[in-house]
Amino acid sequence: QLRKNRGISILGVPMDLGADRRGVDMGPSAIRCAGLQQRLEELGYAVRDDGDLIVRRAKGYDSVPESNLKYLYEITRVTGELAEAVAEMDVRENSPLVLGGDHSIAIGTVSGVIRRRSSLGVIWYDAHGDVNTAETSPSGNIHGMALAAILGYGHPHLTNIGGSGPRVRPEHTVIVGARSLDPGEKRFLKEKGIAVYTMHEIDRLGISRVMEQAIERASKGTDGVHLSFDLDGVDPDDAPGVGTPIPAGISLRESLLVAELLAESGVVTSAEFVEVNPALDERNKTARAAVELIAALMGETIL
Ligand code: Z70
Ligand code: MN
Ligand code: MN
Ligand code: MN
Repeated sequence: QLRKNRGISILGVPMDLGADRRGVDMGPSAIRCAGLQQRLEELGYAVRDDGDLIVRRAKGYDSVPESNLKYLYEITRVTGELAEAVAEMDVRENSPLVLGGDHSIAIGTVSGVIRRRSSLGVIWYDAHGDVNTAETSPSGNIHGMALAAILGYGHPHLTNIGGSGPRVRPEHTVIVGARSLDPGEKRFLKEKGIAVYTMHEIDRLGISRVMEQAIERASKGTDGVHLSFDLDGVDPDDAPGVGTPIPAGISLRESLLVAELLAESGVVTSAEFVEVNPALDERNKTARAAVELIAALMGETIL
């Protein structure tokens, strides 16, 4: 659990190779600038900042890529390192808090976390499904393939990062906030029976009931839940600094309730916050939202 008797290890992954826009590599820095460490220390945590992993700028970075798996090799290398670093954090009894970077890094985080657990649930908070493979991807961007890889589908380089075989089972996987799914993703999600709480379900049931069901599904029969939080799940009015703003999203207010309900449930054992793009942001608003969300997830309450 993300409890106060445990420490928190922060690790940044300044990676943008999995995204289609430059700038998410500045995400970890922007979130630190917004005062993350101090905020967590005020909550009583022992915080350890492990710094950033090194991500190499690819040759021909801005040229047209030759395959439908853009920057596959560097992404594989960095996420492999991330898996090792995260596994090491758990050894030290610290809860991993990973700062992205684009969402491809989730493959590494989850692969590291699963080493210490027999089974893991995942809550994937996102406007997108990220369940494409090279065959279905309209873009070749690996951040749109991360959840598929975690579930064991996609290019072997991606499915074998820091381990092998599916890291998480479909029945323990929940997507919250989806409103932009590709045709191949819709097929995949139905075929695998993954719970998807789209904006439609959120509007019909309310975010509170959605989270009750999401928590039940991700935690039942698992010994930990990973929260993979893509800031583009939040409405672009509240979080404009993301690569692909998709309108009609979850408000920051509802998103804070998500974090608070997760804190109350006590099931979350690791988390990552990804896709903050300071180059597209307004006065670091999105990174500041991320810090508010992380504080709520770690137990901060208003009163
Ligand atoms: C689309 C793709 C995507 C952002 C994920 C979009 C993926 N489904 N975009 N997060 N910002 O290219 O696979
Ligand atoms: Mn995503
Ligand atoms: Mn997204
Ligand atoms: Mn189960």
